[in-house]
Amino acid sequence: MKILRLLTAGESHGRGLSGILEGMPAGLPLLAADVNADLGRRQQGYGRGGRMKIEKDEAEILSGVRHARTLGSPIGLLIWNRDWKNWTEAMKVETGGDEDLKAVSVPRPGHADYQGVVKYGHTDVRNVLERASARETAMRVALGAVARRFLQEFGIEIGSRVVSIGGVVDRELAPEMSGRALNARADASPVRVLNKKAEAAMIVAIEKAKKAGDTLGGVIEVRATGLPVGLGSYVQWDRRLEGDLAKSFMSLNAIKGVEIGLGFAGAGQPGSQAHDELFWDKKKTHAVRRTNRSGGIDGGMTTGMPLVIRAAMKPISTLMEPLRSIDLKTKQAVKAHIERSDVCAVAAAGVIGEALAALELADAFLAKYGGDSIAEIRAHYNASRKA
Ligand code: EPS
Repeated sequence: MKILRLLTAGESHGRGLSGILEGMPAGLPLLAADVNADLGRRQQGYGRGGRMKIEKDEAEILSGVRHARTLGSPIGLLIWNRDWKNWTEAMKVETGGDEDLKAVSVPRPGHADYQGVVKYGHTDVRNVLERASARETAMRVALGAVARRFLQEFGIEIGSRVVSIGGVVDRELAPEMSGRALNARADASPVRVLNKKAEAAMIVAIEKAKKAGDTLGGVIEVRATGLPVGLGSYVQWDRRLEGDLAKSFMSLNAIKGVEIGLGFAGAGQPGSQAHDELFWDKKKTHAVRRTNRSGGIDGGMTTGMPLVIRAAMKPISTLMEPLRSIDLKTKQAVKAHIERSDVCAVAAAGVIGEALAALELADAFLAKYGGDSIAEIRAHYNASRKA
């Protein structure tokens, strides 16, 4: 991100999550309801654990908005953790709480636990896992919802769907539809998948994993439609939009791979099958493509075709039938710590991916059409489209 700045704070079982998004222009209509719709979507998905039954994530807008319009000043959001009331002793900010009440000394393979305690010199793994938790993504979704609201002003819609869970793949190509229409279909599925047969097989796989005390990962696909040509740039490595998107997606908990368009499959194709040929539109005013193998980005810039980005999520690292680990206190070989968790959170990862894409695309949009108010940006945008 170059124009926008974003910070989040908060422990999973602390008082709440806070976030700041700076760089949003003035004059954008914004209500807490815009944010809360996405927060609710993030909480869904077959295979989520007990925490989502406790929480009903809702954001309070603390700053940057007046009479339902942004001011151009930093937008501050707050999400209270409902679960905090069960953790007031263990997570007490002041002295006097029982420090060992929820202490953890056995790191989970695949989690930040071990590296975190070594790096920060902690003895209690909880000091790491509280912040490394995917609970943080609630705030990124909230801030991403503001970016989504901005992009909507310019007809850009972002949607997502699940492509696979636990090796069960929905082989259907996502039909050409707006990001909003895609979400209407995906949100109707408990695993956010389009194909009904795949949906049933995924639910069976999640149930099987749950019974076995295991967890499942999968692949999500995020699509953005209505993009203009030329967001991002080719002139310097750090202006290439693929780089910003990949970094953002790779920063999401449990994501181990990202691809755009044909991605890894494209590596096995000859050049003749890997690119999108150019044709004139009817009036010969601009180029059109009949395929979208590039996934909407070539040479660091949007092509004007839908952005298609996929991310691979590894299975959640908290297993109810735990893997082998070590006790940092006793130095014994033991089974890993069990912390309440989800069996599968791939459906939620799609919603979070939408937020990450929205933030990066809003940033690239502001870099190209910049301005301090929506009116100013709209004038730049309209003039550029006309040209
Ligand atoms: C999450 C909240 C967490 C976990 C999950 C995601 O809540 P709790 O730890 O109280 O159950 O459900 O986090 C993890 C899987 C993890 O490894 O940290 C959320 O709000 O999305």
